[in-house]
Amino acid sequence: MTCNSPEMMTILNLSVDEMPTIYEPPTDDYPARMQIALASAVDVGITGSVQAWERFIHRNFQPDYSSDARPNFAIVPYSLYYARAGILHTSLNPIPFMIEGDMGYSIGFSLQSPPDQPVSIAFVPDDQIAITPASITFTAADFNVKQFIQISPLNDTSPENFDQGTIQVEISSDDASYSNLTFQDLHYNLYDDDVLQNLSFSQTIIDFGDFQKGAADSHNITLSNNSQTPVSIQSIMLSGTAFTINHDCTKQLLPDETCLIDVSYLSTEIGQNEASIIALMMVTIIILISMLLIVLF
Ligand SMILES: [Ca+2]
Ligand SMILES: [Ca+2]
Repeated sequence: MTCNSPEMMTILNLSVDEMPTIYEPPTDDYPARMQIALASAVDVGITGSVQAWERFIHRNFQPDYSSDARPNFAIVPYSLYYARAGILHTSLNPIPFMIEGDMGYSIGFSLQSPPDQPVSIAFVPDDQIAITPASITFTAADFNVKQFIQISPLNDTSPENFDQGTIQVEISSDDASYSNLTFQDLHYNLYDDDVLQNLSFSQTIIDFGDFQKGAADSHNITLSNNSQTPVSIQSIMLSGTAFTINHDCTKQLLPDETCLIDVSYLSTEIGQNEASIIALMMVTIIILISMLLIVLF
């Protein structure tokens, strides 16, 4: 049995194209609810929503929207009926920074209103990145559904400087409104993965000095990223057990960014204690600081 066929609708005691009521007639409650759902689906850009709306609104048997009849409201998609030509997009400027060799960044685009003719948006990269696809095209049938482009840094093996690049965006269409639109350049920030990664502590030795048994003390040191590229710190480790550390360093440090390590000590035994703090990068191990403390009495 075909959906909405005379055979099916006869069984349901409805006319072809008639939408059923959920509660007692004469309410047209089903179309009233369905209309809101479909209008919302179009405006948020669900795939196939324009087709669903068109089928709904062009049924030959429509609810009576007049006077005191039910439903006494009609909600339609703003984008289909009222919106002007425009480009909608996910977060653009600034594009989060990228690192050569990484995945890159994606941006979604859609149109604000249905065009009369197809609308193409082309992206022109510079020589540091690739963009796929290089262009996207929208029609009246899918203007509202986001299409994504992926911006990927090209990966070479030579050390390069930090790069701030530009992507040009070109709109072309035979639609009068969309052909007049322009779109801002996209800007990106790119770090290289071939430059040396280099961290350093603010000091190489902490000498806690002479101590009395039972006394406590603490020192703050900073860990800095001195390289021209972000460095991911896997962990901060302590080699001795007499000291404790607290820190917020297990993260990606941008160039010139620092994080803080708090080193504390509680003396319980007479004698000398030594320890080292080790910063572990993703691939390299660096050991940079040692600590000394003497408990006298
Ligand atoms: Ca590389
Ligand atoms: Ca490179």
